[in-house]
Amino acid sequence: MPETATHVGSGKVRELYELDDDRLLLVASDRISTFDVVLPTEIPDKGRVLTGLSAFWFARTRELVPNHLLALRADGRSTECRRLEMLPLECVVRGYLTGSGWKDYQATGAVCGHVLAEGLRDSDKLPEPIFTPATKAQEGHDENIDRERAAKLVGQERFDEVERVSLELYRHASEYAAERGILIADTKFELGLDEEGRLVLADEAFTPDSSRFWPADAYEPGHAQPSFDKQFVRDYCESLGWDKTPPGPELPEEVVVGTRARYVEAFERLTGIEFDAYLADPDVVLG
Ligand code: Q0Z
Repeated sequence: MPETATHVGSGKVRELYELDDDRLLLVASDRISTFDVVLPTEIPDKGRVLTGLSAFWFARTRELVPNHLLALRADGRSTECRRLEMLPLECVVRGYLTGSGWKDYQATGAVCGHVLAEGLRDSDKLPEPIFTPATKAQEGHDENIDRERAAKLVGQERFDEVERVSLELYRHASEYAAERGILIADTKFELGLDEEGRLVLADEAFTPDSSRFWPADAYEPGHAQPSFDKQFVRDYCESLGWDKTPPGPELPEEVVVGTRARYVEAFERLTGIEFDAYLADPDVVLG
């Protein structure tokens, strides 16, 4: 009997389907967002790059924490995953001070209760990575919260485990990526619990959509860093003087081609696998 899949959720650029009581199907589209707006032009294979990268990291971090990945589909953009009870927490780790962390630091000298040294600049590397949880917003932006509030949401013991696992994952991946010329400035995980109450890594892991990827060779603290993947798109949008409210602009061919090349470059640098080999058989990333 052919499988049916019920649509159960939409992200900005991904769709979620229910396969059965225990399994979900996560499908990554080729849509791209910038300044929080999904653009009308797609980047061919972007969803495959992100799916392949996530699967690569799931395979290489399974000794640190189990994950939801059950199977990659032949289309390279669909992941069958274990259905979990998700924690009501965005698990963010920052190795560099930027984005909302930089904003909070400028306003208060602290990020999520981590009091930092004075005089830090935009994009400075932190002396140690910090765990900076946020609430899951249904709409708009997640709100950074301090560790006390986060511990109340999931319980102190679970909070301690989530923080430890998140920091271990970030240390592992950021060190590996830096050796390959990509700085992972920060990253966001979604963690869930299986039927036995074990912590499981879900959603996506260390993709350019869930993390800030910076080219290591251009790193220069003191100002915002170029994005490894989306910089052509941002530069083009800025050149138009677009006010960053929907609808976003169509992208010209050269921006599409250049951006696709950056995604493929990130995939190949990080995995050491040719992207064409992934297209021929997605399971190559599972090692
Ligand atoms: C992930 C999301 C997307 C919309 C729920 N393994 C899991 N078990 C239970 N729930 C989830 C997962 Cl991954 C889950 N999201 C985020 C993804 C579209 C929302 F593709 N929501």
